[in-house]
Amino acid sequence: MGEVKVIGSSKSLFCARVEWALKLKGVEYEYLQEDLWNKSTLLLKHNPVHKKVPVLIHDDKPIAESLVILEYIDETWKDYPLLPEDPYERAMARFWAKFADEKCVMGAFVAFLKEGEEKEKAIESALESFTFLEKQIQGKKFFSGDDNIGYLDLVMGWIPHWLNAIEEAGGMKLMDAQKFPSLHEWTQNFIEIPLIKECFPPRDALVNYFNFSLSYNRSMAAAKQ
Ligand SMILES: N[C@@H](CCC(=O)N[C@@H](CS)C(=O)NCC(=O)O)C(=O)O
Repeated sequence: MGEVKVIGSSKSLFCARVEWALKLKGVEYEYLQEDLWNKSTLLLKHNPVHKKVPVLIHDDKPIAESLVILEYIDETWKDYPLLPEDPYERAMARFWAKFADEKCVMGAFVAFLKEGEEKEKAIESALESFTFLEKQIQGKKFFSGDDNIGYLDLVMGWIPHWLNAIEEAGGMKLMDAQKFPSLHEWTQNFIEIPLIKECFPPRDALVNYFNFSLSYNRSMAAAKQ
């Protein structure tokens, strides 16, 4: 199995998906908690390009970017396959993962940070993106099928817990059970899984973290003007 370490932050939605994948596969790992306001030399050494968490270190070899890490984990430890076997299905899973990160995670963050008319526009655009996810999950228990969670479920795993905290801190509502009934049902199925819940940071701490991030971003933006 080798030595496995994760440089991460317990508040990061990108880090949770890596921990879920390792836990599902029964891989033991050491978690190195990163202070993102005072980055360690270890993080800067292992992810000099983006300087972000998560970083997986397997036998001293670093891998950055959560989607890349998930694929590495899936190819390295064969128990509990995460991606589908069929090449077309694999391509589709990668397509929707990229879409969800670029349009839904980023869309929610843009809406979170903006104010006034710009916020309204950003919310509208994020809702449009969530509509595509609603269509993807319709008629299925999980994104990866009816039986088990897989790669796409882990990628979407921020929606039940993190999105809710982002919404509260950002004073907005994106995940509406009426608008997105299938996605809402999926969130209920997903959070029932004990291994998933284990990695959820306390909700209050998450809301405080996003409140702080919002004030920080606004003060930085004001200082630039
Ligand atoms: N695309 C990256 C995003 C990772 C990311 O944004 N990580 C955040 C924590 S949630 C981070 O390290 N932020 C520090 C910074 O931006 O300086 C991934 O999927 O791993």
